[in-house]
Amino acid sequence: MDILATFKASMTPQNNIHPEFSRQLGRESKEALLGQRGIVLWLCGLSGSGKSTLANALERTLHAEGKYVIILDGDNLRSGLNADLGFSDEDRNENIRRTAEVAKILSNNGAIVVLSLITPQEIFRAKAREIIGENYKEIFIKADFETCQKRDVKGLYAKQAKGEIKYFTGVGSDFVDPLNPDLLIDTTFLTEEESLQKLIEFYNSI
Ligand code: ADX
Repeated sequence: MDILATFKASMTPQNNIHPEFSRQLGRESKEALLGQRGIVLWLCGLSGSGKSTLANALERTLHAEGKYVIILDGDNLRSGLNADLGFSDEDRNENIRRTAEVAKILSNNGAIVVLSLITPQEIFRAKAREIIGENYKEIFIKADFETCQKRDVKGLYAKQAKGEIKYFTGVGSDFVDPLNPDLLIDTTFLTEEESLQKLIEFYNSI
């Protein structure tokens, strides 16, 4: 058997795994140290809808108030942890699953985790909710396709139009609006300041 086959054979899920969670310091100790509740604010929406802009602004605002925030951004994760994944449904599913598992660990250690991930379908969002549990708060950053196309901050919509991107969300790959998000912010109509205000009000209400 070659090295890769041996490694795969040893990786049968749950094989000889003994999680340490119960012996580690509990969530309450971390939350007491930080003076905050661990939570996951999962921002989903089309590329260009304003997820990262709002995540960054929220982080700065809460940080200035003495809160400990960690951003998990789709593009950042895809340059490291998830660099082996593309944009097929299967790869998006794995991208979202891994990210949800990381968010769960961080929030269980008291962090306010702000996610910025397209998370294009209900099945992916349900998976994230299932992994994270009651700390999962779904925030739909809504902007219609034409608005995102006009903004085209990263130049990806132009590339897509030239046929250079396969499975682009909203064209070659579906984006289905969340059915029942905890918060909806429509950036087609709201300014960045107004959107941030809504986000902060929501954070303060939970
Ligand atoms: S997700 O669908 O798996 O949740 P994710 O948020 O991680 O997507 O990555 C989206 C980012 O990847 C976009 O912000 C964009 O910069 C980049 N990107 C590159 N190719 C694509 C594509 N085909 N569809 C959408 N985004 C893409």
